[in-house]
Amino acid sequence: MRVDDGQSSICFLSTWAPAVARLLPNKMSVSRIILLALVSLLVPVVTPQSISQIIQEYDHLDYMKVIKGGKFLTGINDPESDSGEYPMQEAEVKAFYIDTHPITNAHFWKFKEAKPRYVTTAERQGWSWVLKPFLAPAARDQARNVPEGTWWVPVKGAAWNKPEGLGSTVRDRLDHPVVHISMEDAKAFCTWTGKRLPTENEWEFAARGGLQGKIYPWGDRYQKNRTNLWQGKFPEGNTKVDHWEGTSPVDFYRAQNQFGLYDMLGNVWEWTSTRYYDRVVDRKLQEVMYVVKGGSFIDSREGHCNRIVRTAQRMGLQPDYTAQNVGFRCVRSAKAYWDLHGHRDLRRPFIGDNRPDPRVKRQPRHHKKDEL
Ligand SMILES: [Ca+2]
Repeated sequence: MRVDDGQSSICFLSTWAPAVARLLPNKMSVSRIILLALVSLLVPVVTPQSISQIIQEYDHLDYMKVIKGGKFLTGINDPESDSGEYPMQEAEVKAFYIDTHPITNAHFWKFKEAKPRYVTTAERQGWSWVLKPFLAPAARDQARNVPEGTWWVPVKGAAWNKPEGLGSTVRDRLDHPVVHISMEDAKAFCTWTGKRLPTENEWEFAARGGLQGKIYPWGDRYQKNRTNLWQGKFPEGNTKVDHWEGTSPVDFYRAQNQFGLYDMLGNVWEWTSTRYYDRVVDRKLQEVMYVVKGGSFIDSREGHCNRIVRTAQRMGLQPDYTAQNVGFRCVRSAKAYWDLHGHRDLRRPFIGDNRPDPRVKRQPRHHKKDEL
């Protein structure tokens, strides 16, 4: 979709102004006046949409599914895993609502409009991590001193609205997941919407879609048309079998599981509120890190580059970490939601229903200040 917040008007005037000026001599003839009037009738009225109007068109990506809680097995039976997936453990979660998609650039734009004084971590520190092959032209000079074999570059000006550094924009990808988001930013956004970050168990329970012990949200067999990962040689030589090299629209692939949740695996890592501990280091000596889940567009199915992507996969990140492949989605405790909007019958979970639940969608999107 074309995004235009006034530039087309400027182009239009610069194109027509000289021609109009030539038609305005000191003594304008009647025929010329008539000609001018006819031309003015033929000229279309340019009323460019503002970005505020355009982002409303992505509201359909902002809805939630209710997840009936219960007991389940977390992790995977792979002793070679060093990320804490192994061994499998029994866990239990209570009922909750979860965003069906990762938070999009459009939705985060709304947040920034509503909270103009909020400055994201990347904006405050003035830089964020960007992969070298993706750098915006204006940012490529910053990669000159990066050691050979290092692919992450600390890029000045990179932030949620400039994902590849100065000169880049999200206006052409408003339905992609927002990135360069720290845990603090994610929590601020969730709080603004009356939600919170999921725990790791909530995220994994939702991702499993009611299946027990499966590798992927849809089962054990990998499906390339369900998720945005990296195919081919890393970092250059992406064969884009899944059509995308960087981030993709959050609804580009069909829902990944029977709960109707999109993009749980692939596209971007997602923040959770669960502390991450390395298995072999004394917990008291470890820096504070939180679990992110789901893998991203630079991770792969087999782990030939970066992390193996599967439902149980996890990684620890410092809460102020921001990068081109980290985003989030929010949840809301079911009880808190019912207290606000009335009881939802959990005997009817949304299994097999990929459409928005109209009962949820009808709920007001903007809450009163005293509810937040
Ligand atoms: Ca891809």
